[in-house]
Amino acid sequence: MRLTALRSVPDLARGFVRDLPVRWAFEEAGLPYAVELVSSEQLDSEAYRRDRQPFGQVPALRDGDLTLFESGAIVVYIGERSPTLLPADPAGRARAVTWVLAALNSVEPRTQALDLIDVFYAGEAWATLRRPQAEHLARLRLTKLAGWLAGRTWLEDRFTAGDLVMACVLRALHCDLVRADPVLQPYLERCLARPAFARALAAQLADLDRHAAPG
Ligand SMILES: N[C@@H](CCC(=O)N[C@@H](CS)C(=O)NCC(=O)O)C(=O)O
Repeated sequence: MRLTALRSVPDLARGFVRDLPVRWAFEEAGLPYAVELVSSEQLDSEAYRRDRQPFGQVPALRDGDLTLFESGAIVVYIGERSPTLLPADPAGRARAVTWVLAALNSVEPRTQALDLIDVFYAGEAWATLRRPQAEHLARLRLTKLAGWLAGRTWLEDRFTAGDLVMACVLRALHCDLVRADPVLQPYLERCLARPAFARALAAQLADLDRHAAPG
């Protein structure tokens, strides 16, 4: 299987590009994968949108004749080949997929809204006005997630693809809402302590370093 990843990104995106959850899933599954590095010009092309990713983004996955996009969908696809990521029993599998969707649909929209304000629009008048409400909404969602995780090691009774995607969402938040939380921060540390995460992160950074402009 071959995934697309970006050839170069701004410094703040290093280690956070969306091919990371896919690489992590491959590492957890113990499956080999190839990477096709693409430039921002390629991403922007009609051909890439037609053949790989309709929105002109990474990652996209090729497996034979099949092309997939959306990091969550790709993680689930890889998970179908790995009991480490998706339990064999149908109920356990459905719960794990539910957490993948919860991470991307229920948690990330709120953390991402806050990140947009803090990272991309910091200091702009509208962002300053919007921030308290955005923080409130993110905090509400994260507090409920922490409530679910209290007393648990993982989102379900064992690590799954749901934890992998949730960890990627939590890790991306710039402000300290996760770092300051006595449940979420240790949970995130547990997820990121997995050797497969370290290998995935190193692989993304190595690919970016290989193509970094000298200087
Ligand atoms: N929902 C998509 C989001 C993918 C995404 O945001 N990719 C970014 C890199 S992290 C990208 O390709 N950005 C380039 C662009 O949007 O033009 C997924 O999870 O796969």
